[in-house]
Amino acid sequence: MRKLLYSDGSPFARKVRIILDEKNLPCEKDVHNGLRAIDSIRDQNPALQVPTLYDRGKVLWGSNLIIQHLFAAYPEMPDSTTQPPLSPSIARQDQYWEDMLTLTTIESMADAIVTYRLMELGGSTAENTFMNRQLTRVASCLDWLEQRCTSEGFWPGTLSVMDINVMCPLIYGESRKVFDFRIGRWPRIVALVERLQTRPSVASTRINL
Ligand SMILES: N[C@@H](CCC(=O)N[C@@H](CS)C(=O)NCC(=O)O)C(=O)O
Repeated sequence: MRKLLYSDGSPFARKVRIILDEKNLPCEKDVHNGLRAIDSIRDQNPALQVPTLYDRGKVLWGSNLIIQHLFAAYPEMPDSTTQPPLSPSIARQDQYWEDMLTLTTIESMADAIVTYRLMELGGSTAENTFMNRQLTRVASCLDWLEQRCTSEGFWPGTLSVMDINVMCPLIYGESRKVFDFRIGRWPRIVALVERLQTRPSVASTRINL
């Protein structure tokens, strides 16, 4: 049986949980809220982070690599009436590099939000120059992403991995009061995040507050 190590609050793990749900793949849960002790996570992931997935004899970390594995190992389209359907792959074949660049940009934004939050929990304050740089990075990435987002998200006609990638860290950052993305500067991104909220896989993986 596949197994996912995660914390309820993790926006990175949430992306994987959404894909597992969309693909109807049951999964054993190993949940630990808060940072895992280094000795307990080192053997499962040298980066000392969650999520980590055990599946089909593989141990994988890096949320987008895990998602790539899930698309490759389980290519069947889910039998679901939810619209729009999940995209058939992590990126469009004919726009592979553009989509991977979009994912890379979203990943930098997500790392900045989570780094800011963890530094804050560690006692750093907003006056810290490196922390301020994280917030500037988030806004800079959103400016770039807003130009690439359509009224149907990043891959029109589907729920794409890019859509899920952008939603999870923004909701996390908002709930932790790290970053307010609803200031009017990124209307297409806000519309995308809002549209996703009623989707069953999104509603059933809400992060803890
Ligand atoms: N690039 C990783 C980032 C994962 C990550 O930052 N996970 C956080 C939880 S949201 C974590 O485990 N942090 C613990 C740490 O950095 O020591 C991914 O995409 O999975």
